[in-house]
Amino acid sequence: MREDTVEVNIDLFSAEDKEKITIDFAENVNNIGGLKLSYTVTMGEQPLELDGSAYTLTFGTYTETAAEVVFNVKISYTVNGVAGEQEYIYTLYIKDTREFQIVNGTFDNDLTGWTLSNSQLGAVNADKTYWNENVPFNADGKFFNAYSFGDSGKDAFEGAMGTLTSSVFKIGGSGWFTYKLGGAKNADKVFLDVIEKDTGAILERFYNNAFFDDNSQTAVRGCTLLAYKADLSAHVGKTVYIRLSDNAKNDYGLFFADSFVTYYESAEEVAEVPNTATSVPHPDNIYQIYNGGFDSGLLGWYAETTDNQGGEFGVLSEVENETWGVNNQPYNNDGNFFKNGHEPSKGYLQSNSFTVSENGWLTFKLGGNNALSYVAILNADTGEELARFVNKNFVGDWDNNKGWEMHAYKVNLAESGISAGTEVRIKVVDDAFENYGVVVVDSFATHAEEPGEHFEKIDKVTTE
Ligand SMILES: [Ca+2]
Ligand SMILES: [Ca+2]
Ligand SMILES: [Ca+2]
Repeated sequence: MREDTVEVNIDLFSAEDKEKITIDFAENVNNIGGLKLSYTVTMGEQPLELDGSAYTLTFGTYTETAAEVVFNVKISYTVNGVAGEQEYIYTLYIKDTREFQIVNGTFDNDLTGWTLSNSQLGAVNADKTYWNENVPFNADGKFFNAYSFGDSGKDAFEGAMGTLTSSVFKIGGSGWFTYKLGGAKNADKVFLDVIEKDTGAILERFYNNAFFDDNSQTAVRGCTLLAYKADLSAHVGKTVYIRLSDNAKNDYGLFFADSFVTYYESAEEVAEVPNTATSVPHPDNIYQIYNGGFDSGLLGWYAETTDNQGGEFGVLSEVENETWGVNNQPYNNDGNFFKNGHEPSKGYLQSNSFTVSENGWLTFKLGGNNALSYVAILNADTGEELARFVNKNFVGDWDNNKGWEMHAYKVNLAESGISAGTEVRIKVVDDAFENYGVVVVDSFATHAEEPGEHFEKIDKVTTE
């Protein structure tokens, strides 16, 4: 009529009632004879006051290691005038993994727990397929869909840029987490960062490394969500958040996301997940500029020719100590640098976003026409220009070797009216066809302390 032991696992993360649990000790008793049973239960040595055969336990404080709560259940009855008694052990294993889990990783509750910096990036819905071919999304119910714009009535806008940020959680258990990701083709522009909350340190950067090329004649295409597992075991104990960033305008320059689970007790639980996320290069923290010195070519920079009269904008120079003019004037570059390839074109170059730090120092090298070329700081989401800096020392004098050589400048973004915490990007603009109308730049870097005297301090210019 009884079992010897009953064991029940509870995780307050998934428990419906997070305050208490009511246990009916009669549920584990098979009373075939329909006897009148009476229950006596002790928890440890403590006798419990029951409501019939039920007891309500109010939860205390628990960790990711299950706490055992043991009940000794004694059942008394009478058969044919003879008193009988049986016992069993009921054990609750209670853990609480809530601090290791993000809020609403499923998007079941739309964007609850998430911060979307730019509504043009997309919205949560439950579409099953996309395009005329009805390609499957492979999401789980609702998900973040870059092809959806909610109730805005707007069309999809791949050119939009911005971030989607999760709630804060602590890395625990095995350190593995899982998610689904689509789009995000190019690792230098669309990626998923794991960021330490207090320091802004980027611990790992992942992207859609199992991306399915559109040319493949399969049912799955580039926007289909692929299931990933990612290893954060080197960072167990750190308090972090996940941030998806879109710095792209084209070539699957968007992301689709779903099904984030940030806690697994053991690595075996993720064994079946088909794709392992590959960690890719990234700045040390969110305050730094990715590839600001063009060491990695144009990775992390978006270049566009806006007016082409015989020359493409967007050419990188990889020549050490390159010179210009008949007298071989130095550009003053540090290794790779950027210059427009031909004078008769206009265009711009735009960086990945970064966060303005408390002190907000930025240094760079700039050469070329000071009236027609400039360095601007943009709001990372809207593209609004927040400040503009020009080549103060420009002199266009071919005979005296002045014009395209770069000068080292430092600017203070806080003094320029851009407050700490603002997400910005750099835009380098060439709006000139002639008169040294080739913008030349290099060595963008941010600093927590004021850089030295070899950088000339300049202020933003008024553009109206
Ligand atoms: Ca979902
Ligand atoms: Ca985009
Ligand atoms: Ca460089």
